[in-house]
Amino acid sequence: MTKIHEKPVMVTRSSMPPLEEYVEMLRSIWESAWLTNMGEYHETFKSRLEEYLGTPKLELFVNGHMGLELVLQAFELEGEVITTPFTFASTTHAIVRNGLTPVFCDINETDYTLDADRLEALVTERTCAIVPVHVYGNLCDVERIQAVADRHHLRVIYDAAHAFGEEKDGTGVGLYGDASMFSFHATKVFHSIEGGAVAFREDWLADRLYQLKNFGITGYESVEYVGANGKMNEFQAAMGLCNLRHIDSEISRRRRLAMHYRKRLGGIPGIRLCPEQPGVRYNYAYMPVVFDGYEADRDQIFEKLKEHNIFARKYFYPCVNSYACYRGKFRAEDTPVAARVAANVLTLPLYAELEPDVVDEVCDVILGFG
Ligand code: T4K
Repeated sequence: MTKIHEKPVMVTRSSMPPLEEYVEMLRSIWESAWLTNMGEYHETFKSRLEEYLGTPKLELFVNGHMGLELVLQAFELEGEVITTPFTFASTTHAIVRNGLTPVFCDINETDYTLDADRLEALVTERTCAIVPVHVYGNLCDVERIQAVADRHHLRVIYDAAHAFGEEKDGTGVGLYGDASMFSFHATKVFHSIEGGAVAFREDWLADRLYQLKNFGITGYESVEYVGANGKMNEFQAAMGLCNLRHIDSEISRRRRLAMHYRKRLGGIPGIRLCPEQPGVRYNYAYMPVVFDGYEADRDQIFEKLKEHNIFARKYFYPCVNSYACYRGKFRAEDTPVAARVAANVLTLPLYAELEPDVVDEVCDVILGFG
């Protein structure tokens, strides 16, 4: 018999640095009265992140979405962008808000990233870029995506919102493609309250991204681009700097809990977990589980967990190509794997502070159907 929690267990809980560490950092903000517009913490945070992520070129943003929108703008793209419908709203919205047309590629059955086998068939003379997503921190097939991009002279901009600090064979994920966006939202493995960064390959992007996040201003008396306000402020940068000190322990605590889930749920008929990709150093951002031929369906399990005051989430349901705001523009039937995974996936609670006992309770509820 599993217990009902007094306090709700949510899908995640922001990691908080020791309060004194943050308060200590606030002192110099008070003394300098410099709150935003690329202050001292902003600059320190930027260089610490370049080091940690192994990406020598990086720009900070007020949130990940703004980073993605502005890096797409920086490339001055026109036409179609191939992307995945199995993601958060941000990915597609960033494309559409740049006046570009998303073309949805289906995902693969194992890690739910863009299916590289189907990619090339979607390239037309109007295609200008590919925006794949390292969804849940599962890495896309970066080599095959790059090969298609090279053959057709396309830009590759990764939505790496979930892939903070991950590496493949010792290489930081931010080094793949032309650029990668990381999210530092409060719900992420690593956060700066809100925040994000774009890592990029070509030097000229450093100035352009800096200008675009500051209204397109290029000098005291010149504005050359229609930019936005995408600047990260000093309070965010200070939180990021505090959290960066604790990131390795955050990830290892998450890893232990993810392994616990895997031990309990792995090998159960009808329950699918993503296999770990060889050579990848994960950050254990999410714990997605797909119910495929299990005794109960996803929605029944979602409701049952709710009765126990446990709130898993249906990330990412529905697929973007069935959103009301895109009605009539796309056909969800064109991406059947994404539609099926979205209908059957549940992301279970996972965060550093989570008690292993709660992991057991979540598993007991799920396995109670079996
Ligand atoms: N691309 C992808 C693939 C993304 O997943 C995202 C963001 C982006 C791009 C855009 O990056 P950002 O612009 O956000 O940097 C959340 C987040 O708001 C969003 O950042 C994230 N993806 C998405 C997957 O999830 P909600 O609406 O589901 O969050 P919410 O408010 O329901 O919070 C979930 C749980 O987190 C709560 O039940 C409790 C916990 N929580 C939440 C907040 C806000 C905390 O513990 N502390 C908090 O401050 O969107």
